[in-house]
Amino acid sequence: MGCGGSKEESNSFSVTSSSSRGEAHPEYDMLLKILVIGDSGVGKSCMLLRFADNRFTDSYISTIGVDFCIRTIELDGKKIKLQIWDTAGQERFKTITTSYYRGAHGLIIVYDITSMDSFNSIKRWLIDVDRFASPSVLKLIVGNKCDLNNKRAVDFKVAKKFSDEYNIPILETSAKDSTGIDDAFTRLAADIKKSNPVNK
Ligand SMILES: Nc1nc2c(ncn2[C@@H]2O[C@H](COP(=O)(O)OP(=O)(O)O)[C@@H](O)[C@H]2O)c(=O)[nH]1
Ligand SMILES: [Mg+2]
Repeated sequence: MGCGGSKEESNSFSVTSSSSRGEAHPEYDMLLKILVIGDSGVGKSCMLLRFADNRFTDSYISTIGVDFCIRTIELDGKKIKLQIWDTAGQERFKTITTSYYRGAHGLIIVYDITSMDSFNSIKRWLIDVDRFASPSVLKLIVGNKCDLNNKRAVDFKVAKKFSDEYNIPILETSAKDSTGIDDAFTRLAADIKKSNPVNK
């Protein structure tokens, strides 16, 4: 668990299995790279912090500039190490390109349920995904800040209809009160595991 690391460490890899490297006591059975994208302010960094460290902060954490967080989960008796990448604030300057997307197995596209603009941006993010990510990348749409239901601007039914049109699963989360956070990462990891023929 935990966040940190440098971009040099791991820029491209396919699904790595430690048993295939012949280790006697492998630290994990599968290593997955997951990216979290979406407009600035939707709560991406807070989602990572909640998932990897079970913490929440009221401030923007883009300034910390964390590259990725790590958490190992267990699925069907297999240890799945998730390396979850944050944009480190680069989404503000629209400077996210190929190198960030390289080697990703899964993508979480986040909007803020209190911001229609952030929801409308998903279309743009999906265009980037088509341009830069591997065609086999698995996707999940997440409506974060569902604790702010009294300020809701995006009806879940509308969001669900959109996600159905794109054939991408969707769920709502709150990094603040933890709702759906584990579900989101676990679900994406399970989808990736299922789609990988070696791990069926
Ligand atoms: N109420 C509420 N606020 C949140 C939630 N997630 C993030 N925030 C707040 O939204 C702001 C932006 O969060 P941050 O993670 O920095 O967004 P990022 O720019 O997408 O990485 C911060 O003030 C967070 O405290 C949430 O689930 N509920
Ligand atoms: Mg951030």
